[in-house]
Amino acid sequence: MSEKVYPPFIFNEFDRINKFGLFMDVEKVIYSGVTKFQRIDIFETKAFGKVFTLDGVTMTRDSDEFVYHEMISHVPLFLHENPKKVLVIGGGDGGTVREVLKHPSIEKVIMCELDEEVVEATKKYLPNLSYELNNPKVHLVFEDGSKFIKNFNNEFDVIIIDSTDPTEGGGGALYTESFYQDCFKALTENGVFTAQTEDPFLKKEWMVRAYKSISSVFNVAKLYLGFVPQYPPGTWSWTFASKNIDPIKDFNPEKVRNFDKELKYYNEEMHVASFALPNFVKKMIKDI
Ligand code: AAT
Repeated sequence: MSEKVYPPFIFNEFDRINKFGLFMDVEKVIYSGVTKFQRIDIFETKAFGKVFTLDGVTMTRDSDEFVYHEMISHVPLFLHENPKKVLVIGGGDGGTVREVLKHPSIEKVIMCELDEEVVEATKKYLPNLSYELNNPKVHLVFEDGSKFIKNFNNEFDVIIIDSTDPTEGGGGALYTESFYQDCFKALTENGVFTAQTEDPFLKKEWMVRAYKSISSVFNVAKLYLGFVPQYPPGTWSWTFASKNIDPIKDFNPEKVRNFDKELKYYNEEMHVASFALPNFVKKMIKDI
């Protein structure tokens, strides 16, 4: 008797705005659940290892999560003389906190995540990303980051916004000028800030809008890019901002060369190169 062949179980990530999608053959569903805020799915794939999605949109995946998490963390952290106190908004999978804690000067990281159930699921099923969330230096707060930030004045050396897209879940509140003003206020004088700011191909309006709002609030605001295959179209942007630190003039490559933790993407050359923008991106943000 021949063995029964089952049809593949396909996960389909459909971009409703641009009207295209990508699909993956799910080898095994690890976790699925619906929270007060969103739908969580974690599943195993052949091509990318474990994939974590919210409302059907990839948040992160084993194969290439390191690019996004290293670039959102080490670019600002290496630009601060002696970072001690860090605020991460979003970032429920723990990948950003894991990178932040590679810096030995860090004394305290507050991670403010909207959805406690995301953290429960990632702690259980994505240990490679979330293992530092149990570190005693880490304080978890479950609240909307746009409200939580209002409690602080001149408090954090580093603020990192690792949030969902503005069109998804609670992400929208984190792309407003008033939110960036609150971040400015919560930052110390030599503090540094980075936010994920979408991509210049498929989400260009959002990228420009976020960059524009950040640069209207901070004295220094510079967009930087990286190769992030996990998010279509494969190129991603972040915006670095500060009150007085310049990401190139104030960068000390020696500090990166002497770093003794393993990094897979970020190095002193990538730091500088990521701030070099292609002409079409320069043009997009020129009139600001
Ligand atoms: N580390 C890469 C993964 C993320 S997840 C972003 C997280 O932000 C989610 O867990 C979501 O619950 C949380 N979040 C959304 N809105 C808020 C808010 N207002 N306050 C606090 N946390 C929030 C980033 C994915 C980027 C996707 C790019 N396409």
